[in-house]
Amino acid sequence: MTYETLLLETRGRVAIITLNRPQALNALNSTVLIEMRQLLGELQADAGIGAVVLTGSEKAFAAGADIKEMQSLEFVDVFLGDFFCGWEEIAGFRKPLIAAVSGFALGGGCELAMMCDFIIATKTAKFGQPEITLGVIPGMGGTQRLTRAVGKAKAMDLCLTGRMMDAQEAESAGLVARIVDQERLLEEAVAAAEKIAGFSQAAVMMAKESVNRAFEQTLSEGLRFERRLFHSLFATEDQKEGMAAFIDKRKPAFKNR
Ligand code: CO8
Repeated sequence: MTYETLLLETRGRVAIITLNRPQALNALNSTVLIEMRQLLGELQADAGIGAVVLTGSEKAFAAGADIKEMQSLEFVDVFLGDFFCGWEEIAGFRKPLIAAVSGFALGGGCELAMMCDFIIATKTAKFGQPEITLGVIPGMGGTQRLTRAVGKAKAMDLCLTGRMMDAQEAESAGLVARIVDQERLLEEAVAAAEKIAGFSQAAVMMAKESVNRAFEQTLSEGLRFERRLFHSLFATEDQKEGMAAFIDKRKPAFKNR
């Protein structure tokens, strides 16, 4: 299957999706959304894929939602169609999804990166929610996910002034997990994805689901949820194998059972 706005490469159990609208700095239009949903659906169902890396170009991960596509929309268009709600499906992708960010990650681009499980960025990466400069506000989760990621003060600063923060500031604030050199970006992201894809898939997916709960629930609810998932892993062969391998001082052979 070929896509108009995305490139797909697989390396072993890792899929690499590259946003490919260079003429618009990878601005996210409706075709990108349709194709991302379809592709992630296929990768979700593909037992041969254990983790996914999402990246863009050196200049831009994504410079936001497509302003040219949105410009002429009226309130009833966006309200009745619940404009942007489809992007939430990306956050619902159940396998690990790593954002490898170089250059601009602005507006919807920053929001898309935040829907991923963690962000690996180059020193040139720039994050921001500049919607205020266009007379709107973030519409794909920016006011919510950014606030949870970096706290109220910095989220307010970014959303109200529209300024960008560089990779260093984003890492110190907790938005970015690792900063790497430009030429190592994809290598580092794929290496992390390969490592994750080598673990028991049930444990990996439960860890993801449980960390994501921390964003949405009270501490006591989240702790209970985590404990229940933890209990359920004792029903897997991978738990027996993982613990036996540790005691035997050998590498575990996970079977995703
Ligand atoms: N949408 C459409 N086209 C874009 C976008 C975009 N977000 N960003 C860049 N482009 C296009 C430019 O128009 C230009 O096209 P052309 O060559 O045809 O003129 C091409 O990409 C290259 O861009 P520039 O020439 O501007 O490149 P520069 O290096 O000079 O500048 C910037 C790079 C600083 C990233 C600049 O392009 C920029 O500021 N882009 C817009 C960033 C932005 O404001 N993003 C937020 C968009 S809004 C959003 O994401 C969510 C809205 C939520 C609304 C909720 C409604 C329900």
